[in-house]
Amino acid sequence: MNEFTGTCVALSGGVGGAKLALGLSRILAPAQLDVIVNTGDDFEHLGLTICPDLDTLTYTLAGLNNTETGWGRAGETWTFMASLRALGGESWFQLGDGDLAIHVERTRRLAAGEPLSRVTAELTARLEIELSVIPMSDDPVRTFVETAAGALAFQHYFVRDQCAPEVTGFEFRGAKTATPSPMALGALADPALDAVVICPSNPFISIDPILAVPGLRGAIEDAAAPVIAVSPIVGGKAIKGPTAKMMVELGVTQSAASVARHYDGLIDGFVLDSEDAASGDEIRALGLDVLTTNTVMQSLEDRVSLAADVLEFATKLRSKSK
Ligand code: FO1
Repeated sequence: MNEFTGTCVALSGGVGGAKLALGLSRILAPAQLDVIVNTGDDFEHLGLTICPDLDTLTYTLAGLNNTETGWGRAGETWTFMASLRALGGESWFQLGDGDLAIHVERTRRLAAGEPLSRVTAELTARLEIELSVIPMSDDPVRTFVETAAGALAFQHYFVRDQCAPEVTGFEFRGAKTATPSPMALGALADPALDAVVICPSNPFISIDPILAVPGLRGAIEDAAAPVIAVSPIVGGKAIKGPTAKMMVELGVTQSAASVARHYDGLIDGFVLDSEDAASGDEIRALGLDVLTTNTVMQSLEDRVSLAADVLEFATKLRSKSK
């Protein structure tokens, strides 16, 4: 692949986004990659401020992530949870002993008045992560899932109720008054920017909250670089999580093409899994360029290979637009 010399901004939620971000981090120098992360999953629990997507990304980049669960730390112990349960504490949200430390330390720093972006920079630096992991905003934004029975806080929907309720829509409470992270705006305005990558995270609950923060969507649209989305749907199914189920409940065909349409107007290119190559023409008809490759990331090599394909795709689109 010809050298990718510019900078790349990736938009990420949890697991799927973290996999591609890891692949990108193995190709690009730390100064070339900024990852803007969804904070709509965040919530206050047991007196702690918990930021799941920031933590999934942080642990993944630090090589500490639990690959079985997709969240929390590998090699975890559960003494705290067992003791909490024995005391009648809330135990529906599992906090491992090692994982607990990041929530306690983040909560302490936030209480001391440090903005979330600074807390994140300090915590990631402690874990020897050199690239910038950037919360979409330092202000609280909370995703609520609308259901026939009313609005559910995200973690109540996702963990306590195990994504069972039928979804009718989403609210990103606080988004309208949230200030976009200055680091995120700076990264998107960088003249050296050569790619914006929307990682294969859930478009509704992981990427849309980022785009709902005033100024971020506009900064992406105004960016001089090509914007590429990687499909989180393969063969009509999501690799992980409730994306496909949500599509059905929202009356959207559960397909990669639906994801391309969801981002219509924002993206220049779309990355399809080889299994969905047949829908390439439908997506091209939207005016998008399409790359078909393996998007299912099981190994580290898969993560790096997809990242290389995406960067090459961006370079191709960049040269086309010049
Ligand atoms: N997801 C679960 O399904 N069950 C859990 O008990 C759980 C605990 C948990 C603790 C810390 C953390 O950072 C994430 C955790 N998650 C858990 C995942 C969390 O619900 C995320 O929001 C999802 O991964 C979606 O991004």
